Amino acid sequence: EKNCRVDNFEVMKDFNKERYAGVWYAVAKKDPEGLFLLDNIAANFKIEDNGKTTATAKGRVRILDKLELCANMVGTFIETNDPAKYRMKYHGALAILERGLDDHWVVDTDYTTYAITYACRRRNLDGTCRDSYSFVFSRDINGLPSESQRIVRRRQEQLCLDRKYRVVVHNGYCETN
Ligand code: FEN
Repeated sequence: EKNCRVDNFEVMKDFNKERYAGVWYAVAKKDPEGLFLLDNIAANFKIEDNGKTTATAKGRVRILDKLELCANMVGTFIETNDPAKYRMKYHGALAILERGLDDHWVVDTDYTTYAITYACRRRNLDGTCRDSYSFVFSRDINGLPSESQRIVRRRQEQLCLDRKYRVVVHNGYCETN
């Protein structure tokens, strides 16, 4: 009797955006349909002086089937009634990159080690998600300790996304490109 309705997914309680700020490395991801960041994904969340959250994200993309580059994406976060549920407007530094408006839900974090985020782009009529993406973030580029991995696994199951994630490689591509 597992419930995969998006409205029933639990997110981080008493989410603290100040503690969440700073650099996070994606260590695993579940991709949405279509174009997305491939690997070498890092995000930097900032709280501006007006209290609004912004973030930049880097990640490798392959454009025109051949050309590889490091995409610089910019996101601005719109708060909702739930502090852990944002709407995120994003665009790329280059015009060829996609832009859009996605959910950005912080499902769980301990602020110092791991975070798991979730976005559902399209829902089925029964309230389950038709097209989602999710990131497992780590403060440490080398990955998560096993205690955090256990917690993240459980969250992935609760999002009905267990076994749908792939490891995000970090080989320095976006440090030099
Ligand atoms: C997030 C962390 C907080 C900041 C932001 C995040 C989301 C980034 C997204 C990036 C999408 C990139 C795409 C790239 C693209 C949550 C990590 C902002 C959602 C879609 C191509 C590939 C090939 C092509 C054109 C464009 O546009 N890639 O020919």
